[in-house]
Amino acid sequence: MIIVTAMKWAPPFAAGQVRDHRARWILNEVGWPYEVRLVDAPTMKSAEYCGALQPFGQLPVLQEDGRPPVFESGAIVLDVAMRAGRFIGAEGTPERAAALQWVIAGLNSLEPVLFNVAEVEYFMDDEEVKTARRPVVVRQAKERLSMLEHARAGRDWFVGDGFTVADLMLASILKIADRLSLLDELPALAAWHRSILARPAHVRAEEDQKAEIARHTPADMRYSELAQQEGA
Ligand SMILES: N[C@@H](CCC(=O)N[C@@H](CS)C(=O)NCC(=O)O)C(=O)O
Repeated sequence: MIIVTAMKWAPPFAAGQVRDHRARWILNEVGWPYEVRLVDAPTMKSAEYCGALQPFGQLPVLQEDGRPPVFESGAIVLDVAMRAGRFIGAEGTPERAAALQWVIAGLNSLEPVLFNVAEVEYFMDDEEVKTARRPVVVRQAKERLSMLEHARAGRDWFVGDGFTVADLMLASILKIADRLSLLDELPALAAWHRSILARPAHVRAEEDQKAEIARHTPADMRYSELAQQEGA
């Protein structure tokens, strides 16, 4: 049995975006059944969790009978696609190299730039600092997105002539951009994004995550216990 780790609850801006949706999405694409293990904040930061599952106390983690657990959403997506032999090109081919390239580019060159905007909008309190930083990070994010759109060059798929993990990862990462209205000036990229997210495997992944979050409350995450432990 495959188990994907997910949060019991997440704030509204993150519902549907928590990175376990990537693991659920690729598993749905390849048709492998899985169960979800919901965790709270103290569990994620426990020595047991960090030692056995995710050294940074984060999620997702993919656990499977007879195999060591895999963490990092990108690694999980690649691992599942490679083992299933689907959506990632054949080993040793230019398609495989291109698929790997776009997954890494998404995680390494796109997500951090978009996260800078998310940090301003969702995590900073000081209005003066936010006002100074916002135009800088928004400009950088829009530039990077525009370059991505240029590289897509009107194609339906980033690699070859069908859906791959490149489309999955880039569309997943672009959810942050969409939520932050950074795609408004890039209607063709926004349309591509919508078309990838409309895949049933993604729709189910997102709906399942949102439903679990809706069934829980912030109290279920036990943040205060974690704060006490950290303060102790
Ligand atoms: N690079 C990691 C990032 C993992 C990550 O930041 N996960 C978030 C949820 S989307 C998390 O666990 N946050 C809780 C925390 O960092 O304490 C990945 O892609 O798996």
